[in-house]
Amino acid sequence: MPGEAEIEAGRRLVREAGQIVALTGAGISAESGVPTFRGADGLWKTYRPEDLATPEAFRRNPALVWEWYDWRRQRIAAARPNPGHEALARLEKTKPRFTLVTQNVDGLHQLAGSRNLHELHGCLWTLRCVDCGEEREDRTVPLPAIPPRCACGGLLRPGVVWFGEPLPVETLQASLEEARACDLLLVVGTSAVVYPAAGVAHAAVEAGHPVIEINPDETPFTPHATISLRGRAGEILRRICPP
Ligand code: BV8
Ligand code: ZN
Repeated sequence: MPGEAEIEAGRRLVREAGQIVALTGAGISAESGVPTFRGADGLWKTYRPEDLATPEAFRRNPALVWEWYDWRRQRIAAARPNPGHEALARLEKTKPRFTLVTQNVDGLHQLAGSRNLHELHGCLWTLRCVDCGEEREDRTVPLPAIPPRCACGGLLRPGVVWFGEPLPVETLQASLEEARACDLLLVVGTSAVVYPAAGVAHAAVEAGHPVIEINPDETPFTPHATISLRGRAGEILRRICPP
């Protein structure tokens, strides 16, 4: 756990910043009971990314991929935002400009009240038709055993970005622009290994802005952070953000 001096340094950067961007990953939802991807209880432990989070996997075995997403949807439906999500939602209300850029697909930031939000990797509550591209929100839990179909007959897939798929261009562009224009960037709960998402944090560094990393572990981004606070998002955000 970081000492009071480190926490005070982080608190001062948050207090003095007018425009803040927060880049979050699966770690911010860990305290809500949602498994991360690469941690000890990681999702990838049970499955391997190339087996499931790719368009090839879905083409090869839609039922297996849906089974994995349905399992995650059930876990996330039972989850509630934690103090980390709530601290960022409060920050949005108190700062002249606050932008949340998340890699997460669980929708917990919206549930906590965050509004100015970019979902770089989509949302698992959205279903998209592989044929006509029509999207709809669907919160059915559990999903029917056979993969759901669109009115046009096409298979519906999770409305997320899989490995090898491009991120939504406008969303990524807007996120990079915000990172280049902010006074402070917070990087919370990400292993910083997935690109181009991790590039949002590097964009702030290259623009010369201070960056605070919040993570119990070191990451490849740690050497680039102005301050790296070793700890859990809920605990640390509560201490460096205004109550
Ligand atoms: C693309 C959505 C091109 C689906 C996901 C080599 C070098 C660079 C890039 C690549 C490369 N080889 C391949 C690539 C590209 C690839 C990539 O980056 N691969 C990585 C693995 C090397 N990227 C892509 O494929 C991207 N697309 O490049 O397209 C293109 C362009 C044009 C045309 C065609 C193609 C698409 C990437 C998106 C993939 N989709 N998810 C789903 O969720 O099911 S990625 C997946 O990883 C999640 O979205 C997740 O958000 C993301 C990152 O993981 P994290 O969020 O960081 O989670 P992780 O478990 O890793 O870490 C959790 C962290 O939290 C840990 O550090 C832990 O210590 C910490 N933590 C734990 N508890 C807490 C905590 N922190 C705080 N508090 C706690 N309590
Ligand atoms: Zn369709």
